[in-house]
Amino acid sequence: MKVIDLRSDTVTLPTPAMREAMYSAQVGDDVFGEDPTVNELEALAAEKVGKEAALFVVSGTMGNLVCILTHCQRGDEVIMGARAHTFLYEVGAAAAFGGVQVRTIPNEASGMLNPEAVMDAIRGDNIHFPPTRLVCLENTHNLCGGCALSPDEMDSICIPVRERGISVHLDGARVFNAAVGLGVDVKDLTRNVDSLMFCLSKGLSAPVGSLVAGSEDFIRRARKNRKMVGGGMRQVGVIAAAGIVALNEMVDRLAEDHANARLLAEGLKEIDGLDVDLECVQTDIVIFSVVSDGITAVEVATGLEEEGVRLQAIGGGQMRAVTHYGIEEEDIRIALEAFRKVMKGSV
Ligand code: TLP
Repeated sequence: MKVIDLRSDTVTLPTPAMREAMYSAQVGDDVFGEDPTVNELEALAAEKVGKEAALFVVSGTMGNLVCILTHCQRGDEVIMGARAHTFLYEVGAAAAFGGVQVRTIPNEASGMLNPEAVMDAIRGDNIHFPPTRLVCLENTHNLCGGCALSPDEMDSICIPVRERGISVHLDGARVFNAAVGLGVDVKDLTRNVDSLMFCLSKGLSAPVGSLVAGSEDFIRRARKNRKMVGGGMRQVGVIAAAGIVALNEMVDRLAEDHANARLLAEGLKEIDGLDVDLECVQTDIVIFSVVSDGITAVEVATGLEEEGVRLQAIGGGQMRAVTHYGIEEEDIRIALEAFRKVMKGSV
């Protein structure tokens, strides 16, 4: 039985073209800057997101950390949404390694932060206050169901924040999903951020890696911080090669994942005991609620597992499904059938 794994787009396997590219990659010692494949990936990434330079890092978590370390000194304050991945799911790395204080403000359902609330949270010049150094945004927003912030929404925060002399970092783990979902060039989403991180290892299906992008000077300093956290890699062109394929071949097809997510969400909406806000389903993530007294989200996940469908209960009676390369329209129909079976008799 084929297992339909909707736990995350991180479960994607490398494509045949990636395996080919990895096999034949030219490599060198990247700590010396001598891996031609890594250099090619970094140049390609910088060009795609409209920044001067980019840096290959092990993971999204490392990329966000390296950026925060590069923007901030110990004792600085960083503003981000209360539902931000960096705040909730990155092991408190900014505090642990950077001595940075995170201040949260509420996310709207779309993942958006109210621009006025952001500006209000910026500290004034007072002997009691830590200096605000950075604002972090997330697009698409994972815990807000993969919602995409538009270029105007991004700018409405980035422009006034930067006018106050504060930098902006984008956790763009899935920024290509945002661009494809909105039908805009990714550069329109990144034009007013100082730095961003995006992942190759999620919907773009590469086995490992993320990129950090920003100005030449920012990336030179980020490179040193990457080394400090143990992220200096050697003949890593074998992995970067898959990343080049990801950026060249796997971006446009994200639209298929979005269509499958939509299909799944519409199907779930029809099932008694489940509730989905269809407006929030804009890319590859579907967050929905189990609203039955007869069965919990954890029990739904267990029941589905027995039917060969894997997805996660994420707390508060909610579940998350993520579509990705390797999941076809037919798999969505099979998954919906499994849902109907599990939910039957429990409402
Ligand atoms: N998200 C993972 C899990 O950690 C929850 C997932 O399955 O969605 N930013 C965002 C917005 C992310 O969604 C993730 C990973 C990261 C950063 C961290 O990336 P990695 O896992 O490469 O460290």
